Amino acid sequence: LRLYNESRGALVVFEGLDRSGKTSQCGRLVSYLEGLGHSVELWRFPDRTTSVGQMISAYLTNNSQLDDHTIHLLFSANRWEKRSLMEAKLKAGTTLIVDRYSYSGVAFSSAKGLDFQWCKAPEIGLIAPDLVIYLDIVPEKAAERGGYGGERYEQLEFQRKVAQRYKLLEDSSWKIVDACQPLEDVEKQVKEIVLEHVMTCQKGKPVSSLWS
Ligand code: 2DT
Repeated sequence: LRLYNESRGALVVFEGLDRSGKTSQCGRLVSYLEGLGHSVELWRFPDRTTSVGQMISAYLTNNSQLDDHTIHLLFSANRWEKRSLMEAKLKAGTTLIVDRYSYSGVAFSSAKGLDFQWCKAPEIGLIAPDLVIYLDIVPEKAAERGGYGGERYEQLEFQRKVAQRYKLLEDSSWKIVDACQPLEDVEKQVKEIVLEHVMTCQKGKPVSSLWS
């Protein structure tokens, strides 16, 4: 006999431009939830630890060249290879805080000129986030924050295009947080929003799929 009504974890995704503060906010949030006694894990995509992830990493650091469609599908495959583990964790009651997900996949690839619907297609059937926190920052502000690193997509003009694509992806699971505010203010808002969603999932909100 299986029990279906046990509380599950929440899938919380952070999205936003490079240098919008996703990684810092994810880290702080995980510590906060742990402190409250929640079972929680920090994930990120791309997950560079898998063999697919290593191909992606080589591409991002300009150590390999790949056709735009090919790298898009690798990013997607990198999520698919973690899908069953993700589902198991959520069902076991662990909340996952995820730094980037399918929205990055579509925003970045379509910003290069790939067809928007084509970019969404391989993501269909992945687990839908219960909450997407979009850290909203204008590309110029993000660029000022200590500048971009040396990775492939870290250029102002390209980030502007990515921001436009992100806007097309907003849905009812999104909460937009002004990421130009001081870190502590962003953190406070993020905590409040996330706690509320964690509770909703514990009350039995069903897991759903992208993009249906
Ligand atoms: P990080 O700097 O966060 O490691 O991201 N990207 C990411 C894509 O183009 N497609 C995807 O599906 C994902 C998850 C965004 C590395 C870069 O990879 C981009 C920035």
